[in-house]
Amino acid sequence: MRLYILFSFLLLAVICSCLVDASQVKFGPLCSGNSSNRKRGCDETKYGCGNYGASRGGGKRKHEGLDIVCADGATVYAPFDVKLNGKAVPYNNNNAINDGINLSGEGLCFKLFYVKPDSYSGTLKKGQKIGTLLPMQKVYPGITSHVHVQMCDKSDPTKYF
Ligand SMILES: *[C@@H]1O[C@H](CO)[C@@H](O)[C@H](O)[C@H]1NC(C)=O
Ligand SMILES: CC(=O)N[C@H]1CO[C@H](CO)[C@@H](O)[C@@H]1O
Repeated sequence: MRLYILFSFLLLAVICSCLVDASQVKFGPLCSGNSSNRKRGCDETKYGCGNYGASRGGGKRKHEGLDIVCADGATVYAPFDVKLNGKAVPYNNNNAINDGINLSGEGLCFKLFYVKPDSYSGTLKKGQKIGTLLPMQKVYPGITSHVHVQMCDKSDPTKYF
């Protein structure tokens, strides 16, 4: 009986450590010129902050993703082996940066906005090119240009960075 209880605890410990590992997925570099996935802080312009949950629309909405600094025209890379699941756009009305892609990999489903992907389907290995950052400065002059990372279930992506 004691042995049985001991084994149950061991089994539980193994299962728990597996669950913890799943949440420890980390994104590899997303953007050329930024190997550390630097997060966008708060702009001195009117565009607000890049963290998840930051205020948008004067407090009417919340930022549903995390912004990673990336220059206009920079190359955006696959952060790990990914499958491309089609187009995902940030806005209802079109502008110069209204493009992006829905991706899955490492058990995660997420979207990258403001990126012009080379392709909307297929698979890529970690570090391969997804596409190019669109001209954010044309739409939001003075903003810290960035890739917007948003989980498909709108949960907080910060723990993966
Ligand atoms: C993204 O793609 C996946 C896989 O095709 C799909 O299940 C999911 O609904 C898509 N998510 C969004 C928010 O578009
Ligand atoms: C292209 C780009 O955004 N580069 C930035 C990457 O991060 C370094 C260090 O944080 C910055 O100095 C670069 O401007």
